[in-house]
Amino acid sequence: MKTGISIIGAPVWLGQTHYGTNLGPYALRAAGILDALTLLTADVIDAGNIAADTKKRSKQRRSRLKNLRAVVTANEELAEMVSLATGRHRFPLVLGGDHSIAIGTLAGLARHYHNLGVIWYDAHADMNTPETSPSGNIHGMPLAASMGLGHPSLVQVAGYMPKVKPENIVFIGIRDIDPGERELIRTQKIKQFTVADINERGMPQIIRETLDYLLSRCDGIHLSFDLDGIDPSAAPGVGTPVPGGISWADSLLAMQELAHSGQITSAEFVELNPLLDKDQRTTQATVRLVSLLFGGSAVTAARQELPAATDI
Ligand code: Z70
Ligand code: MN
Ligand code: MN
Ligand code: MN
Repeated sequence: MKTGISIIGAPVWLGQTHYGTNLGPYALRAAGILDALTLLTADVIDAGNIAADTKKRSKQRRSRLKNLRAVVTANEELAEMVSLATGRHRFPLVLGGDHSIAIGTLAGLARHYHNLGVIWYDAHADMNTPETSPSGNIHGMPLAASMGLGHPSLVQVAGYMPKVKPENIVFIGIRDIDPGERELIRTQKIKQFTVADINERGMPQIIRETLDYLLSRCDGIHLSFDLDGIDPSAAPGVGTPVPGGISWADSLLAMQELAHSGQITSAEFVELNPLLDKDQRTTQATVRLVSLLFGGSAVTAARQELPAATDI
């Protein structure tokens, strides 16, 4: 059992090209994420942010991987913070930052779980290698790197590899997939649920199928939540909006069902870009989703003090 929540900020933007995802942790704290969680579970610690200076672009301009050094340094540090919290039997809640930070989160977690399950809630598969990447942006590579595919310094974050096995991954909502990623998903037989699947069977059923699949083989389940998995109409504050996303209502249902299961052992919320947001909608949506994720252990009387979904 987890004894409490440790919030860890990873203000990283150099895994992609839009300045602003580094402001995610600050926006979420300013929007009251700590208070919202404290209402639900008394033991919430804000462990602060990784200290690595991720503001400076790396010099290796011609590299196939943009800002490789800076991203690796940030992820090495994040891995240590996540590992520390996990070792203390706490629930690491990582606030991004772009999705490149999943490399560090997963590296910290997989030290403690032999079969870490990963729910990848995203418009993208983030399974590119330097060879298949159309952009050179590392936020499109964290899952491949965590499986042991890609640049050695990404694959070897925290000094070991791989962190995640392909059969322990479930995609939810992916819809913008590059050819190399499609090939990997096919050959590795990675489980995926599309928006069409969600519309057909309903989100609660999709989450139950996801958990059934993972629980049969995993000793921990990590939720990697990219805000661009949600339809841009509800979550506009992201660098790479992709139409046809998961609805806001279904995203709420997903968090409720995950909370109800009591099986999620860690989570990260990534790709929030407050500078691209509209009326703080995406920031507030994130606070609401995080709150719902911890609703399972809620002190129910406190719930009505949370912002209503209709405020978003
Ligand atoms: C594309 C790439 C990506 C997030 C965009 C996009 C990847 N597949 N990931 N936004 N979160 O450049 O690799
Ligand atoms: Mn992503
Ligand atoms: Mn994405
Ligand atoms: Mn694309």
